Amino acid sequence: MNEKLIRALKGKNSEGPPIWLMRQAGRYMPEYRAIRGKHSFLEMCRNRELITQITKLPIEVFDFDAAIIFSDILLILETFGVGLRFEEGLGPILEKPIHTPLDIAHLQARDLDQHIQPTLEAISILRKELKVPLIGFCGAPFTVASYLIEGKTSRDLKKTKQWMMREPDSFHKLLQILTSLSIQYLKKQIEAGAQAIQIFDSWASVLSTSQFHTYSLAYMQKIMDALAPTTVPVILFCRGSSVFAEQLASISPAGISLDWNGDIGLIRQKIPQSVALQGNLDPDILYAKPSTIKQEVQCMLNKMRQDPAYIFNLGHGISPDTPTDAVKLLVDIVKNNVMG
Ligand code: 1CP
Repeated sequence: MNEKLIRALKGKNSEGPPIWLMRQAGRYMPEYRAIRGKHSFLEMCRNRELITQITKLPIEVFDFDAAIIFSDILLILETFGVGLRFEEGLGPILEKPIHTPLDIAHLQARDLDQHIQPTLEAISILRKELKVPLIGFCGAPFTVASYLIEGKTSRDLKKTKQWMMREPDSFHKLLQILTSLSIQYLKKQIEAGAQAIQIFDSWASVLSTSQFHTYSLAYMQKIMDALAPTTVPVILFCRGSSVFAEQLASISPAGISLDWNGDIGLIRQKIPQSVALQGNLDPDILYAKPSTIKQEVQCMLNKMRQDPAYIFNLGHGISPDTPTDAVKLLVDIVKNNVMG
């Protein structure tokens, strides 16, 4: 068993950093595209065999040190009957986003167990088959709320922030509903066999420091508190995490996943050693020529390879048009040049 990820999350890894990539099971892999050619994304997320197969793909091809269950942070919105679909080139679309605080009264999660059953079954199967730790996940309530309100990808989250500023009480109610649902979902993922959890707050970067505290961090803390009895380590990712790193560390997660804006070495000086640091490499570096990739990755390793609580990852998800040769090179440098 390869337990490097779990050891790093406990601050006890002395073997060189574990590596996995956010969105590692995705469109940059020809094997993924071949399966996607035959099924819609939602069909894939609802099929136990396909979830299992796709989760294992990047481990088999690239030898990553952790797997993340193939799913999406928006799937739990299906329990509200909002008509979720994913469109080529457009991303997620909700047929019935919520428009007014009154809509919150009608938001009732129905049939969670039925919706998540294929995911949970795949987790149990993968736990028996994988030789690396399996990461479960959910979206942070703030980010999931933003899709529920915007109904699609938005650059500025205008409607979400207008609601947040005009009607903070009902916005808190919405965040609480999503928090309770996420807790139920994550507990079930852990029961099924997830060995670590990552919470994705991709849109936290639109928030000020105090807004982040009130509308994002407070709810991630509730999730962490609810999961504490399970002792499963929780990693917090946000876009904006270089700025919010100390706030994130204040709620003592097992790890923080950093965007690429700050310098991980300098951030480490402010974050206690009991909190693992993950990420920080600009995903666009994988478009560079091999010598540049080597230089950038070595630079990161020079800062962090002695750190027993460091996990190699990108600052955000891998882009769909990333060359697979660049990913192979990346893994090779991280795994084989540890003492370089
Ligand atoms: O068309 C396709 O083939 C679907 C592409 C795709 C994939 C492969 C989507 C649609 N989601 C996923 C998988 C996914 N999404 C995983 C699986 C595990 C992994 O390999 O990491 C995870 C963890 C996510 C998380 C996710 N989905 C986030 C948070 C992380 C991040 O990248 O910021 C967000 C914001 C989403 C929403 C979503 N789902 C899919 C797309 C294209 C998007 C983002 C669109 C946007 O920018 O708003």
